[in-house]
Amino acid sequence: MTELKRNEKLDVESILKDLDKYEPKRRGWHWRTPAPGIKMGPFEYKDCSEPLKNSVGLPPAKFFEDIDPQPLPVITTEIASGRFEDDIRRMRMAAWHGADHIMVIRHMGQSHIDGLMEGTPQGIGGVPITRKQVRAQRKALDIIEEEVGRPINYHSYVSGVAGPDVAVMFAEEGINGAHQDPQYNILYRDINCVRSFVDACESKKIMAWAGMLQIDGAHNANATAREAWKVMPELIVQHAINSLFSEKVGISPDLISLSTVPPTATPAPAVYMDLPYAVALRDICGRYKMRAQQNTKYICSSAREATVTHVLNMLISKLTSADIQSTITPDEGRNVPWHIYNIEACDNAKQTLIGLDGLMDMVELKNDGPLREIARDLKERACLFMEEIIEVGGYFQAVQEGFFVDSAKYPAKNGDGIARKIEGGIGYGFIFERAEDYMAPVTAHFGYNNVTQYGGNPEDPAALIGGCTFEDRSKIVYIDELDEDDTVNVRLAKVKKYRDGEALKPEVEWCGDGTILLTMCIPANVRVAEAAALEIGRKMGLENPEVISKEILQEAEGTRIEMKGRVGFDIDPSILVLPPEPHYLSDAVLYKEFSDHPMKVVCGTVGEDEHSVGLREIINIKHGGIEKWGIEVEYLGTSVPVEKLVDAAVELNADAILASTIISHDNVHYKNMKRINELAIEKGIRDKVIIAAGGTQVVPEEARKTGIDEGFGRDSHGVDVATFLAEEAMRRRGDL
Ligand code: B12
Repeated sequence: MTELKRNEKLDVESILKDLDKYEPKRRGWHWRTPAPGIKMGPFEYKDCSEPLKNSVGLPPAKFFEDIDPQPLPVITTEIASGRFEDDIRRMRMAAWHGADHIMVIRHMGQSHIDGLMEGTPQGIGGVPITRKQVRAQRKALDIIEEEVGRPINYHSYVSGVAGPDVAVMFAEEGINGAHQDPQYNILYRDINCVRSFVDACESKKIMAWAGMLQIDGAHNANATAREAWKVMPELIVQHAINSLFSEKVGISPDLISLSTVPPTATPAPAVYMDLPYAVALRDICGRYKMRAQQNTKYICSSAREATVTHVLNMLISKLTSADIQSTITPDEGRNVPWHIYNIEACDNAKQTLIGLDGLMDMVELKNDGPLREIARDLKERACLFMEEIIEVGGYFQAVQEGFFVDSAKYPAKNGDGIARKIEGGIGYGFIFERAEDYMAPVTAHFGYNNVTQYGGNPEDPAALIGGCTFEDRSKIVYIDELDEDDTVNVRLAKVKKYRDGEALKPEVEWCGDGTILLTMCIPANVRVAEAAALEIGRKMGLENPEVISKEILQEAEGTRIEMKGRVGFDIDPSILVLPPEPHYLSDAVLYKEFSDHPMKVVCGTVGEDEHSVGLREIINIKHGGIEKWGIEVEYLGTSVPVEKLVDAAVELNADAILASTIISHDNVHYKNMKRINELAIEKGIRDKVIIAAGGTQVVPEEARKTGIDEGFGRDSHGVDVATFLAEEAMRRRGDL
């Protein structure tokens, strides 16, 4: 498979073919190309990047020449459903919506596995990161990036007791970015601290060689601490430790990225608290990159609430800086991320950052007042924290004494931090000092390496063996599936009919999972509403209906419910009846038709409806309306009684009546259409006159049921109406 066709599905099987021969086409991280002052459609943008070759714009783009401006920060989306083959399709959708940093969350237990995993088993809490899985996804992204026209960064985790092994595999396979932070292993995975730092030296050295971008793990303290805003000084300390340590090992500062999260969320006065923190962090760690992530600590099951938190967080990114904008899915608080919410999150980021384009040309952060005072206070606390670490005997000792993730605001302490023993944890006892004759003929190896004893060059130890796997890919051992039952091929075979297009089923995570989401308002209290919703789900025939979000509208009056469930049936696409594609007559045909058979039309917005914009769009020559092709239009205005419209048609001997009816309360729009038809019959002109009506809520089929000839809904254009009028006239004359 070399090229994707936009209207064809990505063929996962062809991606899997010849994976043993796959070679990554490049190494290293890719930033977006800035395009200051770029003009797109009617606008000029200040801080955008080069646009994509192929993409899906935001919904209102249709009003603005379908432009899809791309913000400057790299946009991350985190994908990992447990089945990498399904994630590949989600990656393509995300790339079309502007994601260029695909972060694959690795599966739950992998940190504790002391070596590389092989094959492609299904994962829990993420995908098992194996060479085959990584190759398949990188290979798919090679093709997807060609399709969208922008390099896509592929990212996963270099952590756990197999960190260096994973780093080597990532370097071999062209992975572009990774999380690497020894503090994460220690605090959240109970990996021995000495082991974790020694491993980190090796991992970071390899990542530096491969040009990978590194993201740290400090944000986890934020997510763990009960009162997340209190750990702000510690967060700065954690960022500083990993960043400087990485730089000392050899990673260039422009590839060291902080993982920063605004620590709190509304109803706290979030920006007042989070903005000084963001400023303090940039004051101390300004020479590194910022990867801004969303606060998820307080996220609930409302996608709306999650989105607003994300938008507020992005305001902070904009007011300070973000090189990478992460997008946590708005369904994070209620289920594993679904396809649609990954895409929604990318769109949220794109919309917000484009909406805030050029903001800093107009506003600036004050140099005095609470912003700088709070920031200074945080920095002082962080420095004192550092000093105390040194006083107690260093980082390992401080960890042992429970300095980290303590829920009090430093220097206060609650004594509830995560304490890890220096002599304890996973991997303890497996650090050995290198012997005098220690030698490893490999590239990017950290520390003492006695290659000179064999006449080798310390700058190029691998030369001793004619290059290691970094220089000579033929030395890489590619291992295919090991477990016969849990393989990608077995999983793909089970859903063959859906992949081949023989059957259709809705999907949120995995091909053919059948999951759908229903939103409803139940006029009852929350407990009754939940039970009622489940009963509704069962009556609708849903399997495993489950309420995933409940929001009280008013205790007694109503509850908003969102419920998921699975449909147990397939849809056969071959029996679906698709309405005919809209077609247009050419300009030449339309000009000829209305010149040979002049047409006079009376029109207006009927009833008490004052909406005029839509109808003007349809008739006005300046907007591509029907006047363009020589149709004579008599426009009666707005709030035109239907009787008046029909009388005017009689008086003017009109060939057609066009009614606009926007308001749809109580189906008044269809009632109006029905009445126009009846009046035309009563007045004896129905056979002569063509009747059409349009409006935002008009469904053509429903409109025709009222007796008129055609209805036009949202997004109709003059050419649709002119084509209809011409063809209807031809039909009536017997010319069609
Ligand atoms: Co108003 N308004 N509005 N409104 N308004 C909306 C239409 C809407 C949908 C907002 C909402 O609540 N969701 C509701 C209607 C709800 C409903 O019944 N479905 C609404 C309401 C309720 C009102 C008010 C009743 C509010 C109030 O005061 N209580 C009043 C109405 C007063 C009255 O009519 N007596 C009201 C007032 C207004 C003002 C502010 C005055 C303006 C109207 C100004 C004007 O037209 N001179 C107004 C607007 C602009 C809108 C708004 C924001 C945009 C409508 C618009 O111009 N769209 C909509 C919300 C929205 O849709 N975004 C609400 C752009 C045009 C190009 O699209 O109208 O859909 P369109 O037309 C297209 C198609 O429908 C079709 O082709 C057009 C081009 O593609 N079409 C066709 C339309 N007519 C025809 C006719 C023919 C013959 C054909 C072939 C095709």
